[in-house]
Amino acid sequence: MLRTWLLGAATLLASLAFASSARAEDKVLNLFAWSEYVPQAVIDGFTKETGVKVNYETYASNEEMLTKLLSGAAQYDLVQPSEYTIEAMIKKDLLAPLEKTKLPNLKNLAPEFTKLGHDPDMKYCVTWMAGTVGIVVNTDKVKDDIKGYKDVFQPKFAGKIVTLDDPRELVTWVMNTKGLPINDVNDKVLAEVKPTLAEWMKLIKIYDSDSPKTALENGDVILGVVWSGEAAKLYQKDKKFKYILPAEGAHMFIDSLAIPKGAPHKDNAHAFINYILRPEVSKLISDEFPYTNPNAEARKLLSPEELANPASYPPGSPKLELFHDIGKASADVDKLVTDLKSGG
Ligand code: N2P
Repeated sequence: MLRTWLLGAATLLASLAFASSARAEDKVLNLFAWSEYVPQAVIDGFTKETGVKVNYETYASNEEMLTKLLSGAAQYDLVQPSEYTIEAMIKKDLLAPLEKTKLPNLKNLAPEFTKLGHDPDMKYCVTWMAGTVGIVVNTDKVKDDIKGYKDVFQPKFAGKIVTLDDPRELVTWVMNTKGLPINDVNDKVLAEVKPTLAEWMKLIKIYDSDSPKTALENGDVILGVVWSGEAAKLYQKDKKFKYILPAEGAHMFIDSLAIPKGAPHKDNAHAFINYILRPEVSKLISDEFPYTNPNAEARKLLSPEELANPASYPPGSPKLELFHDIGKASADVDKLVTDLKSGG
């Protein structure tokens, strides 16, 4: 009797072992994330520890990421959208719920990054980094007191400006300048934005969302409207690069890691999220890409210089707005900027 029971138990265990090995994921993680945002050292450290090979494919805008994801051309395990795109993806049921038991390091996040409007219970995403969009001035070359967009987009600076290559950003800057609420985008507003944006776009020399710092650094341009982390790197290299939050209104972005619904390697995705939440790993991200670090334990490891960088950690309490999903108007924003780029 005992023997039969033992044999039965052994068979059961063997079949369970087989089932679980059949379920075990391949040692692969397909990461689709912003360019200039995930250090190679972090990827290598994760691979070394877990044996999971990371395929890091990059994008330069939320819209580009979403289009590619929806095309089904590739199956991603992790994406890195900003808050307004998380909102859209939750609405469209594109994200898999997180398994919190696999993310013990969530405890390291600062409380203000755990209850965010776009995902109040952290059901779908974990903050990677936050930041702002603002103006960089090469103060060796520009002697004017630049305070806002209207000081940057002046005819005398034609051909001396780099900006992000991001339609939602460009349209927002004009809306800020006109005192329009930045999340109420519709045909009427876009018609109002168009003439000013057309004038501004004539002045821009380079559109670059990947590495706008490069044109400023090599002296190709002397003014920029860029991501704060890019500005922070310029400031680290040379204090002549000053970062200014535009007087007309500035906004903050909060970028997160999230797992698309059909992701083939969800366990690996959770393991990666938990890995980057380690203080020492999160510090590596800040060291290379100095945005605003949401990890309270990692912040304790940052140097006084890193924490004093005004682009990474804006002094005072500036009023910053977040983007929200604007639904169908997003396509109209893209079209407006594409038309203006081609001279329309
Ligand atoms: C990193 C881009 C910053 C992300 N290169 C903007 N949401």
